[in-house]
Amino acid sequence: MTNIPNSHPRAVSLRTRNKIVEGVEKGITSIHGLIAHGRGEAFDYLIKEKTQSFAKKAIKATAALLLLSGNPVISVNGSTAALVPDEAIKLSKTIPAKLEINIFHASKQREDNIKKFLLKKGAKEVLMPGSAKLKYIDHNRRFCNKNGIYKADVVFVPLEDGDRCEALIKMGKKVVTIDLNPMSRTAKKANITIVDNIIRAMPLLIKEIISLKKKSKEQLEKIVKDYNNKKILSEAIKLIRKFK
Ligand code: PTJ
Repeated sequence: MTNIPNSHPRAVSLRTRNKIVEGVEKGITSIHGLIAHGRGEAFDYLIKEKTQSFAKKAIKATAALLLLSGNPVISVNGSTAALVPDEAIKLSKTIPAKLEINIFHASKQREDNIKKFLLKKGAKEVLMPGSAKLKYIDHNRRFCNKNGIYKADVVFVPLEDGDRCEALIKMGKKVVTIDLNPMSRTAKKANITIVDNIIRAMPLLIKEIISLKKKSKEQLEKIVKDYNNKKILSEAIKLIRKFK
């Protein structure tokens, strides 16, 4: 693995790339994850590689929604597992929410590898996709766990590929995503879209959940009610268009 000195001006970005490459080498991340990451990097550059105010507002609404949820599930794919394994586990314990593996590029071996990796890192339980099927989609992501995503009311699906977000919403669930591309289908379909790099957004989301735990149910409901995803996405696109 390339050694990145702290003095390198793009050290964070290069180390994040290393994590994805390591994920592929360990058999947890799909080779397609490298391409997805490159697309993410391009959008990160356009939002100045910072958590912008639109992302902070979405993080707050996400924290409130997850705390209000009776049955929240965090969906983990090969890229999320490589980039933020510790944070995904911490998030599941903080809410609390179940962790479920759900990947687009079908591979039983990779599902098993992600599960083992998360358990080794301290996850208490990791649900696997089972025989329950989501309606409205035909690819591998339709398989889910009957005690997890299938019966969840809120599903957190970072770095999603599109179709499933729409299917989950059609099934009456609330969907939250993290996606650096505010123009993606997922970003537009989700109830809440955090337009930020997952490596910056996850620690902030955990902090926000801890802070909002002190609020009443009514206060949390107000945060969710006042949130407008369309407005948030247009704020992100406005910033990108002004890029100099
Ligand atoms: O492990 P699998 O088989 O489920 O595959 C996972 C990937 C991510 C490869 C798969 O879901 C995929 O191909 O996704 P897409 O359609 O490329 O979408 C991924 C989205 O995540 C894109 O809109 C990217 O801009 C965005 N993205 C990439 N890296 C990051 C990101 N968003 C936030 N933080 C990132 N670091």
